[in-house]
Amino acid sequence: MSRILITSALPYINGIKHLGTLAGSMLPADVYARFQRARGRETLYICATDEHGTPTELAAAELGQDPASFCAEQHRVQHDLGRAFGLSCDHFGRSSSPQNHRLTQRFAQTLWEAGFIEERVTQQVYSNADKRFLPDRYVIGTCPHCGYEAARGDQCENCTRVLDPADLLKPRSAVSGSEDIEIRGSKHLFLRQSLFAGKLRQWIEAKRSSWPNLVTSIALKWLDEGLQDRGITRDLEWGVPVNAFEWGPNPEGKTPDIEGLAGKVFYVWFDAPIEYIAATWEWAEARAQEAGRGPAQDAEWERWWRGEEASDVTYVEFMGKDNVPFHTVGFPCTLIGVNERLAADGTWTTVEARPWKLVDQLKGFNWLDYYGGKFSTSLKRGVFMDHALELLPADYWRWWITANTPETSDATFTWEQFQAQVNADLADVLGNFVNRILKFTENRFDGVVPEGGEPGPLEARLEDEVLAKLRELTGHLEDREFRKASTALRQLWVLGNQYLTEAAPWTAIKTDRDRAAVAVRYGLNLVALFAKVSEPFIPFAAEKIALAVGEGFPGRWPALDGEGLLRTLEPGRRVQAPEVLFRKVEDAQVAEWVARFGGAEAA
Ligand code: B3M
Ligand code: ZN
Repeated sequence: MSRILITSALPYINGIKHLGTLAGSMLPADVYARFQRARGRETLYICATDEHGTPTELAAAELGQDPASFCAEQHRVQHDLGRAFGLSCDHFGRSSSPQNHRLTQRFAQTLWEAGFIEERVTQQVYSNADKRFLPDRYVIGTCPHCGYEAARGDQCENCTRVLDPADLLKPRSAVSGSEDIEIRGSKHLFLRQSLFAGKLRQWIEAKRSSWPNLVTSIALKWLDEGLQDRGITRDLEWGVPVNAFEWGPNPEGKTPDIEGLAGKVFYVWFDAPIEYIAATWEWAEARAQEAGRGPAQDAEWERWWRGEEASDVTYVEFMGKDNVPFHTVGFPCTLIGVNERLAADGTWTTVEARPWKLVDQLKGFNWLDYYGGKFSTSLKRGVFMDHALELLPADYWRWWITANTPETSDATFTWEQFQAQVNADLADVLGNFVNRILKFTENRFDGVVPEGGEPGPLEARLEDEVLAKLRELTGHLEDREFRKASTALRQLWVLGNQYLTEAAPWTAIKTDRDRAAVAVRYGLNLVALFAKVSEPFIPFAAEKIALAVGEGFPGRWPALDGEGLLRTLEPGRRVQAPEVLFRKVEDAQVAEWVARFGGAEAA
């Protein structure tokens, strides 16, 4: 059986994530990981905070903190919130880890020595007062198009036009406000992506039938527009330092300009995907430490990522559509490049005996909006992970988001729809079913799984229908079709309610105790089944449901051959109704939340 390696796009460190981020990477990755574990597959789900780049330096400066302490603190916050949401990643790493520093530097060196990186001089804004180069958004000035006085060097927020810092009138430093700035040449490294166009196109074309259309169309659009070489270094302080002084000559015999590259760091989008691998190393390291040994052997994490040892690994990535180009072009260039060498005469040779693995399945998502407008971190618009958990338990959010995953198009969150759906699905259907059957068992069968009676046609039909739905649900989860999977799961719950209504043990018990016993036994077995198959979606409630019928948690995914499907609970086992599983969301609460977070009028 193949192993499954899962990564979800790494959340930026600068601030708590909103539900849109959760919907477009971490939550579906978690549902998938839980499902695969329940199926008995060896699964590794890796996530981390993405900590480098200009936004981090800006956010830290705004709080008067240095980037390192800012990141350490924010990592903790995001880690804890992830746990509280039930995100079950095996390791939640940090792109600023020593492992990522080492791996990023090593990959860059390999790429340079293989001929895939070249040096160029680029013109950039230098601030004499700050004694540093300023990335585009650190330069502010007057927009030449609309006259807005605080336009940023990359874009005018007022008229939304894309700008170059050189376009700004009265340019000044966003760091110090100083107007003493000038344009200077600066050495930078470029990854020669244009060389990879052919290989990438072949690779993507081969994925067309198995990857979502959303993903391959974005990737092919980039290739059609012509692949540009990409600057992979920046004049920043916080990041992975460029270690050119360690590098040998490239295939043309050229050594890097050590002085020109001194003090630079790698571009955040160069080191962030490498962190998927480095975080796996962090995970191995953490396990080694826990076991009282260490440092971890390379083989412990490399078995997920390279060479023969990784040939049974299926690597699955989850991300929002804006991240797709970096994962279908940028990161694959890095990984292909470290496996190859480009001779001075232009020929490619595979030099890596244990090549690094490329993604096998890439699941991209559209946007989850808030009342048809964007969730916005900077404008604090929408619901964020911390606030969400203040209002309701994680399962409410997990269920609604998964059931509304923006797969084929953008989806939109509104409080009204949220209320209607969680009340209907969770409280009226699932919660009500579990509660009804368990209360009845307590009242009429002393809280034990009853024996006696023979299953009849009603049970035979139930078994057929449940098995068909279970297969459907399983197929959708294997295919990472989360909306369809949620629909199938809801229909499974509905089958439970329908069965109880038809079998009506509360009526049967008056005349035929055996008949009632059969119905109760099947009902309780449905409860046990629901706990297992609901776990990937609503793990907290699923655990309570499992415990209510004396099952272990998390359970094994049911077999698809139908063998003993609704006969897992032995007669005589004690069961107990759980506390209320899902309280209904009241109109008054919705009114309060609309007032607090904004509703339709905010769009
Ligand atoms: N930090 C997240 C984003 O664009 C970005 C993903 C990195 S994945 C290597 O929302
Ligand atoms: Zn403007």
